[in-house]
Amino acid sequence: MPQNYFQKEIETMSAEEMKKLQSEKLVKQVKHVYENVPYYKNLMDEKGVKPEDIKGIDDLHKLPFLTKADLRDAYPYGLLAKPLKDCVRIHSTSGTTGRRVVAFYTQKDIDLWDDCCARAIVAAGGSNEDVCQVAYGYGLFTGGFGLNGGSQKVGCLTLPMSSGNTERQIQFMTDLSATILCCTPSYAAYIGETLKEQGYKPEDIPLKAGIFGAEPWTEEMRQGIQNTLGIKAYDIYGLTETTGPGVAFECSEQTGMHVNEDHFYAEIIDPDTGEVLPEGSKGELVFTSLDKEAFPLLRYRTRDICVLSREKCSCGRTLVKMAKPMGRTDDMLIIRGVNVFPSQIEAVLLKEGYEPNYQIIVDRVNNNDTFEVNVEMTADKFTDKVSDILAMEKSLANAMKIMLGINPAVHLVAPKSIARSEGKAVRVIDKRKLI
Ligand code: DLL
Repeated sequence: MPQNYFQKEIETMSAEEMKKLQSEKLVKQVKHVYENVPYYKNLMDEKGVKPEDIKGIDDLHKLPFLTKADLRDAYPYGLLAKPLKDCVRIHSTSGTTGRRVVAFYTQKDIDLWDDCCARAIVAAGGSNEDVCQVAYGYGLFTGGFGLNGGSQKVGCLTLPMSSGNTERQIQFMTDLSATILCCTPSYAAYIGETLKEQGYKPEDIPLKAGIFGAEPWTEEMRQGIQNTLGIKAYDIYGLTETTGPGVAFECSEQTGMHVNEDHFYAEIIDPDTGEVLPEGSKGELVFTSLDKEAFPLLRYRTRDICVLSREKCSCGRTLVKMAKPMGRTDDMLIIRGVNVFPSQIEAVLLKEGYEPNYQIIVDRVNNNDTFEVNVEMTADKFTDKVSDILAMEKSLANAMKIMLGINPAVHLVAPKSIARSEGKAVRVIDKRKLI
């Protein structure tokens, strides 16, 4: 199959050249961070590492890790490496507690991010002949703006639909003959089901490819989406902390995602010891931003469990490949594409005067995530008046919506009715089969 590349020289670069490029960038980046981010300078000083000790990628292991906890401690500006006057945008995602993660971008950061997403679109067969429907959310979430930027770089006619309003999605898709769809895999499956219900057959749907990510999805789900929409469905990975979508993307082989490793250096570590593991080992994925100016995280622990491979790929790209993430080392859930930590629910309950006795129940019905939270009434709030209970449930659901960005169905249950565990409390019942 003939291949197209958005930046062929980089995407097919030899391993030696790539290492040289990464090493040069790392040396500069460490200096930039050390000089401009006192928080990280302190971490380096504590570890006894100076910028001069980092002469190339082989020295990366000497640097300290960063975690979500550091982002929380340094919130909001503590990891910013450029003056605010040089920053043009932020994006944001959930943090483990009330504090959100806020990532900053200079115009150059956005240009490079657009390139990463453009590489993904071209790898999925996109060109300036295509009509690209972006149905990821626009706003603080990185999905919409990221793929929008990539689509425009490629020269596609870009439909900035954002997520939701499925009737309108279908109207634009069919009237304007969209050929590429970008959204979460669960939303793609939902759009597919809706089209089917409306009597569309795969051959009536103009789409040829989809670029789906932001949440785990299985090979079975891929097959289902491909069959219903009559397309090739490609995976895309990323996280707000490093930039957003486009950290890694799938090619025609559909066997894992090429990491844009000229911008993001990937390591796999043992999550318990922090030791760097050899290629092919399963462990926690760690990224170092080699180019980011405003928010350049070094050795950021993603908590995603993954495997890296340098096996030759038939698409001709030499960029290292990451497998689909196989789970997480923390308790983060992804519900309707939104990151949710049980600790956030707990924080809301405490703030609203409840005890932290709760259970989160997640399921997937008709390709849509359901999200319920059972919360124990406290003795002082206890009432048998239905209207009062409904009002309390509504108010709690609102408080959770403010914290998380998505709406759970809250059910107040009798005090002491949620099973107490002898060991770790079972806070989450996830009935979805995602891995
Ligand atoms: O989900 C960025 C994104 C937008 C990626 C659109 C792809 C498409 P966050 O909201 O910060 O950023 O969530 C990042 O989502 O650490 C993974 O656990 C998970 N994740 C992202 N992509 C995938 C994927 C965006 N393709 C977190 N497969 C990451 C499985 C994914 N999990």
